Amino acid sequence: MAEKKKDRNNTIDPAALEVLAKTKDSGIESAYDRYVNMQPQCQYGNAGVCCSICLQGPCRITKKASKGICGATPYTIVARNLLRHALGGTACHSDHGLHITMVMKEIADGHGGDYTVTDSGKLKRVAEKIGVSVDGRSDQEVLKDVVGVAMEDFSRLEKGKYCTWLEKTVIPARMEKNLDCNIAPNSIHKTITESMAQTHMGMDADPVNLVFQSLKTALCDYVGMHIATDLSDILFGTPTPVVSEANMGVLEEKMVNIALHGHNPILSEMVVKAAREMQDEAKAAGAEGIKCMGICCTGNEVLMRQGVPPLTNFLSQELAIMTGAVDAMVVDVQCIMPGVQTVAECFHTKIITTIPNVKIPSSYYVDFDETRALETGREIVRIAIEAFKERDASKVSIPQIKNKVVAGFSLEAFEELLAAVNPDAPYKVITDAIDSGELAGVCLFAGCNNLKVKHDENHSTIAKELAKNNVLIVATGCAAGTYAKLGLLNSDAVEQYAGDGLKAFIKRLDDANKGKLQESLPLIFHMGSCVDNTRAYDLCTEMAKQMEMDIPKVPFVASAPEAMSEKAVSIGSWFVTLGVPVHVGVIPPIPGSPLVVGIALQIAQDVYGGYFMWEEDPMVASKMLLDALGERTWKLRVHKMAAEKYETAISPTW
Ligand code: NFS
Ligand code: SF4
Repeated sequence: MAEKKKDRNNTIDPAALEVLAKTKDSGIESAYDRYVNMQPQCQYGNAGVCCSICLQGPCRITKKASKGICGATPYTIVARNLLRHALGGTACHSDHGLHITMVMKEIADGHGGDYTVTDSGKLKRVAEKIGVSVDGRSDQEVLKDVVGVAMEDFSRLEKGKYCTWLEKTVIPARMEKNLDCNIAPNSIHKTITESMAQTHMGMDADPVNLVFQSLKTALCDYVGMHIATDLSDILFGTPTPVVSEANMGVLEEKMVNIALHGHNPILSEMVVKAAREMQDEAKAAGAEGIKCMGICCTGNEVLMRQGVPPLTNFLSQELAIMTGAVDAMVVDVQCIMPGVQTVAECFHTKIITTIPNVKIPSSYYVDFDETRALETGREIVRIAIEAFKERDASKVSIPQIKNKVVAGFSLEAFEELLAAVNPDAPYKVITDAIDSGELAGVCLFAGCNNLKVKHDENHSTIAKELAKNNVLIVATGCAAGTYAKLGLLNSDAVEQYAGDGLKAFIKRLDDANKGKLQESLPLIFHMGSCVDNTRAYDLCTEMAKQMEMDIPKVPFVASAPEAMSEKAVSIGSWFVTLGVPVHVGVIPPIPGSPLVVGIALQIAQDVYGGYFMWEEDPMVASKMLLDALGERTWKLRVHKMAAEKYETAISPTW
């Protein structure tokens, strides 16, 4: 283990390895080097028993000091830190959802500028789902009410009224569970305020109360991101299958290369649009044209809707700049390593920050003004064209590695594939395949990269193992980024890695959709960015409705094999709360409290049906995920047999 942590070649991505090798003695540092320098990391922090919530701290729990100075015990400190993590994630996703909501409000009020409703079908579907009437009303009128409901979900203060986006999108049994446990949130902002207060020094010391508040907070994360996805689809279109390619080989030596990095499509859609219009300006500057490419979840957003190729995922963001071929890296919010600026200064690359609360010293700052969005997009592209003129050809070295990608599987797109087989009950195609044993179940792969495990290795090993065992796989976020880069998002991968059952299932979808698709279906279905994890959960909900069962009986699991961010904590927590077993490939900072560990790994299952599994070893993790699916299908079979034998309803327990 100690040896492993000293190896800077901590990745299996061949393009990243190539850049790491070329920059070995260059003195240009990346996260891979800083991770090695950081060893050994603090064991108190790893166990979660370090508190710096008040200025008397930091307090660490040691043999000599079994409590913090204020008397806080390890379980209070661990649970309080956990809630703070969930809060950070929830705030980020909700801030993202709020940004889109406010742009939609401008459209509804008649001053959307360059923004307009692209997908009025989705607007109607969302409206109907959340209880807004559509009959005989214009898009503008409907949008006004949809935005109104979204704004209430952010701001409602009254007790007894709960977030609409939660209440109306989960199955009733799950909402009842939330109400029973007193964790149904009234609104996002109210819950965030409560939670911040609850974690102040001298507030809540009860670990169980703190953990439940983490779950309530995480449910706000679900609401914020569901709003973000729904409104983004209305604004820019619901994704449909799209063909592209991924990894650093998408950089073009003779073109202006613009990397779009961050999370929010509000800005990146405009930059892509501006770049398409400005090809001539680039040619006048001596380039063959302009190429946009994505990093992290902004990359996923523009891949899904515009076919923009993913350049790389979270961990290798600095390495992309080290190719010497990125002219501008345009960033919006979240997961942007401050280290990109230092690397950029060794090249001609311009880092362009765009959002008032995300600035990096020495970077270019172009204030992204939604009222003149396209014009701001053009300004940004112009900076990239100017930078191209300064590019030093002797420093350019592009790894010639890229893979074909078939992406764009929104739930609607996925449902259409299924409907070609069974138009009356699309999701029955999946549940039947599970009943017959053709599929072992469904797994969502989500989340980040984390140097505590080898970059991309856990993502890829576990997915291949599950595919071999006939698990239908959907993916989001940087997990999807791994699969794009490593060639798992295309039909060749089906041939290479799918078990016979999964192969037959995908072939059936392919055959039924012949002529409609540009390309054969991939091994793994890319469902979008991290905020689009709600698309995957909606799939689980549809399966539950088809089966007429509560979520804990649905053979659906989730895995974040390389979780890193606070957002991963909040996402994992709501998945568990909403009934799904969740594997996490790094150990979160909780071991310092056996009580909190017990709640996460065991008690959660009794209460919610979902639970956490922590396992760093990818082969052991694969087995755990397969077992979790196996347990659900086995139990369901037994319950069905019992119901037939005794002529009763199928037991609702899990
Ligand atoms: Ni999700 Fe996407 Fe990636 Fe992790 Fe960061 S980009 S929002 S947090 S690192 S998957
Ligand atoms: Fe220490 Fe208590 Fe302050 Fe935390 S809140 S830093 S445990 S005194």
